[in-house]
Amino acid sequence: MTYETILFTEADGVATLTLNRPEVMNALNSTMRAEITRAARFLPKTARCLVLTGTGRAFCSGQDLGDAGAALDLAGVLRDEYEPMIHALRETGVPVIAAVNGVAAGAGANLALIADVVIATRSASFVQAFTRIGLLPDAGGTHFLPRLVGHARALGAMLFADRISADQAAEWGMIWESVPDEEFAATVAARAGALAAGPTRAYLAIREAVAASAANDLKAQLQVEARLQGALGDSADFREGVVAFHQKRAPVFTGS
Ligand code: LHQ
Repeated sequence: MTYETILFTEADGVATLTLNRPEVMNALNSTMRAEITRAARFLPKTARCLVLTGTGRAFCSGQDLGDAGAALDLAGVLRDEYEPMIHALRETGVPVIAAVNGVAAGAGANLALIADVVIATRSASFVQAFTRIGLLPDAGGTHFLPRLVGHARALGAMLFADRISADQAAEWGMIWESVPDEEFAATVAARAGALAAGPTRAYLAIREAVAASAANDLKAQLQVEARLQGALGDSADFREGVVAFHQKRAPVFTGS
């Protein structure tokens, strides 16, 4: 598959999708949204983890403002292009790491939050830039951010559009970790490698259960856990995990 605006590679079970418009800080245009959607929907069968990152000094600067003239049908673009992209990333058959290599602004900040795990390099930052141009946060930001950091921090970040450092984001619980720049590539590779060698079905069940927890009371959530755990009880990785435990060795998971 050839792409214009992204790079896509796969090695050792790790698929890497790199936003590749560095001249505009990897701003999202229509082609890039379609390419992300396609790449996320049709991952190679051998992939067991997806890493989403950017080329150059930015992760993603959000909507390409070169395309955002007054004539742009914002609701239409969100419905027809952003929504399928967000669903494609949320519904991958493998866990997703956002490896935030630099500034993540506007829809770019919220694109990172779609991932299961966000790892940022210490010099990266997150900006809910939308109010600077008279808009409200989109691309799922009003769904994810309050759930991650609570209403007070979500509202402050959205109203003031301040730059939030990677360290601050980690301290707030907005992301998993902020790592020193010189350790970023190795940390992402190690985390992606671990997920690619892990029990994929359990990871997907965790994603589903945690997403469901936002809307469930305890009773409903216990039922979700029972249903998902029941299905995992039939998995090869569960059988292997138990055998490996008894044999006092590391399990070899196949993702099935
Ligand atoms: C850009 C962009 C960009 C084009 C930097 N577009 N060129 C959804 C539905 C439909 C429409 C509306 O919006 C949405 C959702 C949204 O995402 S709205 C929010 C859109 N994003 C923003 O408002 C962020 C705009 N960018 C910035 O605030 C800054 O550029 C950041 C904080 C990302 C980086 O700042 P700096 O490190 O100081 O870099 P810079 O501003 O000098 O940018 C470098 C170049 O990238 C520059 O081009 P130039 O030719 O002058 O070198 C910028 O014009 C270009 N660029 N973001 N979104």
